[in-house]
Amino acid sequence: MSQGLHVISQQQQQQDEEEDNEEDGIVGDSYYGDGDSFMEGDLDSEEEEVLDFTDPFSTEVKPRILLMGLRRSGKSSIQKVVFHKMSPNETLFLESTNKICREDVSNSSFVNFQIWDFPGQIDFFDPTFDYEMIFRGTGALIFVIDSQDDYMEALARLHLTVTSAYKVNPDINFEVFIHKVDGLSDDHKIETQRDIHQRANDDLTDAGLEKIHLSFYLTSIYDHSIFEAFSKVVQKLIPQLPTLENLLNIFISNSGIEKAFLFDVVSKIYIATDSTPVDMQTYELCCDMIDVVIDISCIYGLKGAGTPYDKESLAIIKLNNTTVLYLKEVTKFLALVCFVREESFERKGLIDYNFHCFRKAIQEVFEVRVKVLRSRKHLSQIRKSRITPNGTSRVPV
Ligand SMILES: Nc1nc2c(ncn2[C@@H]2O[C@H](COP(=O)(O)OP(=O)(O)OP(=O)(O)O)[C@@H](O)[C@H]2O)c(=O)[nH]1
Ligand SMILES: [Mg+2]
Repeated sequence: MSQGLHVISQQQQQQDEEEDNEEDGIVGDSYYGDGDSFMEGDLDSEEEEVLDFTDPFSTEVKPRILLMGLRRSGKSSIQKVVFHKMSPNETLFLESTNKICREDVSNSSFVNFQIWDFPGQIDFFDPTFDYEMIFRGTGALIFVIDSQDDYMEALARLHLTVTSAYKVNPDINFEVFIHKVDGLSDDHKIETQRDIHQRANDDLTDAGLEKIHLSFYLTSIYDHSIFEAFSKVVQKLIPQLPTLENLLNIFISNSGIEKAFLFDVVSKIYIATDSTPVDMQTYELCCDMIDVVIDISCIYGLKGAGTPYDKESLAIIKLNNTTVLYLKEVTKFLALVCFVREESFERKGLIDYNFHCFRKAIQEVFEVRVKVLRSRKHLSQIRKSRITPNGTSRVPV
């Protein structure tokens, strides 16, 4: 239902932008997400035309996340559930992947990357498989292990994959999803994680590569664990993360808020939260709230060519434990979801004022990013124009 969110035409973005500029006196000249993402869309589409894997500037713009692992470990299911809203049961009918599938995820101003879903059993020794090129532009490598199956072969493959990738690009974040844990008891989960962790790290130590850091997550597409794990993977690729966390900390401490998340609405990945610990239940409630808002808006709220999520999107739900859930639009793609105690929520004016300041600060962070991307692109063009077709430099060095 909420897939409508994907279809935001540039024309419509432009219209919205114009409307925003007219209507919204408080928030300033340009409206946060719209104007910027429009410009960014331009950057991206041009970037696409000259997609050059050897160009460090293009990899800066769209980091790659690779999904690797043995056959049937659940890679395609993860991608479909997180980014296409496929229901977990439907993944039973997914066909085995037989070639690398690339997909752009550029829903949000900050979350902007490519996902590459690999077939199981790729052969690193196949000369047609240019793994150097692939790993060079990679931000994160997610290795999926089926925890319901015998995982010895998967561990050997993990070792081969990680060591090959590290040789090409030591900056890759290595993320191991111990997947399909819905079939395991709680004790069994912990034991499996401990065993996989131990064996994988022992293999690296034996190879003299103990400096490679692997992060482990217990995941399943049948609950929110897969979204939470993906959130953490994506957060590591967002250079502005410490700034966003800081802004959220300042926002909550001045507004009497218990916990706040900044969500990418389409994927339900949280791109940042304040520094208090995240518990799974809180995260699930936030995801459910986003679903409710988008679904109700899709079914009953759409007028003409409108989108189910816009600058007026807002929801307040009072829970039976004296907590209030508060959702508010930050940009066209991002929402802030907070947990507030009922007594603090009485000072809603203060919360709204602080929210206004928070939103403005997010805009400033984002403007810096757009400027950096522009200047990088400019530099890249200068660099290219200095190189003659036979690869030599036009100017003496
Ligand atoms: N129980 C359970 N089953 C899962 C989970 N994730 C995926 N599956 C199932 O695992 C099977 C294989 O999923 P795929 O996503 O096709 O696996 P893949 O890794 O893409 O496989 P290849 O494309 O052949 O490499 C499907 O039947 C899914 O329904 C999970 O979290 N729990
Ligand atoms: Mg697949």
